[in-house]
Formats: sequence, C-alpha cells, structure tokens
Amino acid sequence: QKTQTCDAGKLITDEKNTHKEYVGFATLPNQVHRKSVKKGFDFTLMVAGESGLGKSTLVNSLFLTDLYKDRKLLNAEERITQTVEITKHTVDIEEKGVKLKLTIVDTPGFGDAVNNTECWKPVADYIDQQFEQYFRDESGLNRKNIQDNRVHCCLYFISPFGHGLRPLDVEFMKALHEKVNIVPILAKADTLTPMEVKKKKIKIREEIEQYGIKIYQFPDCDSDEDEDFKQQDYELKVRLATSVY
Ligand SMILES: Nc1nc2c(ncn2[C@@H]2O[C@H](COP(=O)(O)OP(=O)(O)OP(=O)(O)O)[C@@H](O)[C@H]2O)c(=O)[nH]1
Ligand SMILES: [Mg+2]
Repeated sequence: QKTQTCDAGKLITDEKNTHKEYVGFATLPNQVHRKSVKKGFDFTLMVAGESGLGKSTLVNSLFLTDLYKDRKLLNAEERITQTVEITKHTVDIEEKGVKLKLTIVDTPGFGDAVNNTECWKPVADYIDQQFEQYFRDESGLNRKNIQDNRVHCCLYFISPFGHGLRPLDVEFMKALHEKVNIVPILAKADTLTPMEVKKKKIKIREEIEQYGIKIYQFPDCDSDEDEDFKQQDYELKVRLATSVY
C-alpha cells in the first residue's frame, strides 16, 4: 500500500515537470488559463424589480468603501432617491492576483407609473444593446481588448408585501429569462417573520415553476473539484431545496 502511494506521488511530480518543458497542444489549457487570469474577468450584475424594494440600497452597500468613509447620518435630501434611469457603477477588484472588473447596473423600479405595460422594455433593450455591442466588437479588427459588458446576472427583487408574485413580476421575468440569469430575491425580508419568509419563498418558487419562468440553476459540480468547494456547492443546493434561508 505504502509503495503504491509513493509511486503515485512520484508519477504526479514527474508529470508536472514534463509539462513545463513540453511544447504542444497539451499545454494549451495552461496557456489559456494563464492568459485569462492575467487579463482578468468582467462580470456584470443587474438589479431589477418594483420601485422602493431596496435595489439601490443593495448596490450602495456593495461599495462599502465609499459608503463608510465618513459615516454620518444622512438627512432626507441626501438619502438615496428614486432611480430614474439605468445607471452603471464599476469597481476593480483583485483577489489572489486575479483581477475582476465588477459592473453593477441599477435600474429604475416599476409600478409608480399610471400605465405600467411593457415597463420591462427599457431593461430588456439595455441587455440587448450589450449583446449587440459585444457582437460588434467581436466582429471588429481590434479584438484584443474587448470589454464584456453583457449582463451576466440579474437580481430580481420581489415585494415582501404581496401574496407571491405580482402579474408585473411574471411579465418582467418572462421578458428577461431568455436573455440573462435571473436570481429572485425576496426584498426587505427583515420585515417578515422567519415563518412568513419560508411560506412566501415556497409560494414564489411554486409560481415561478407554474408560469414557466426559468431562473438560474446552480450547475453540477465537477467531480475533480476540491472538497471545500463541493461542500459549499452542496450546501447552497440544499438551502435552495428546503428554503431554510
Ligand atoms: N426594511 C428594509 N428597508 C430597506 C431595505 N433596503 C432598503 N430599504 C429602504 O427602502 C427604501 C427604498 O430603497 P431604494 O434602495 O431607494 O429602493 P429602489 O428599489 O432602488 O427603488 P427605485 O429606485 O424606485 O426602483 C429606502 O428608504 C431604504 O432605506 C431592507 O433590506 N429592509
Ligand atoms: Mg433605486
């Protein structure tokens, strides 16, 4: 048994050493990996949903450095005002040498207008425009430094005061679900009791299913991932299935 482990260990080190010298297509994944890490990644997150549910507040709290610089109580005029147009905030993050350009897109909430039909249109158009821009850049001559502004994920805020989804929520999510990964969020959950949170989440999940809305699903974890990652992935899926959070 012992010799076997030793041999296996030696084999792996040998393999690593040969990889360093070997030039061929087998080294391509390493090259791609190294290049991507060096260049960094773009990630764009969008928030959407009814007005007054705390979308801008969440966006602000993601930029903690700015928020807490000179912490003081804000008076009424300085507080977050209603968002009236689609706005973009970008922050460069670096973790263990890997760069990430995080872009957050804040959108105006709907529900305040007299006529709310097609209130999802400006948001859907924004997402489409980013696809078109990326397509144009990719078809262009200078493809080296393309910035990926496509919206990768949309946090969709659902009111804690309704009974499940509102008709506009269904319309909105259906207009976006083919274009972007939707993650539904029960907004202002602190105003509900844990029991209410649980019930509402079950109801919302049932309705999402019933209306055929496609929301983001955690992908299957690769079997060669490390144990910590597998555990984290498992816990997230269990939480989703049992609505404990
Ligand atoms: N109880 C509670 N209140 C919150 C929470 N997040 C935000 N608020 C409050 O809700 C109000 C509206 O917050 P905003 O962030 O402006 O809401 P919004 O979704 O951006 O609204 P629009 O820009 O109109 O779409 C503010 O008074 C916030 O202080 C939360 O998690 N819980
Ligand atoms: Mg806002």
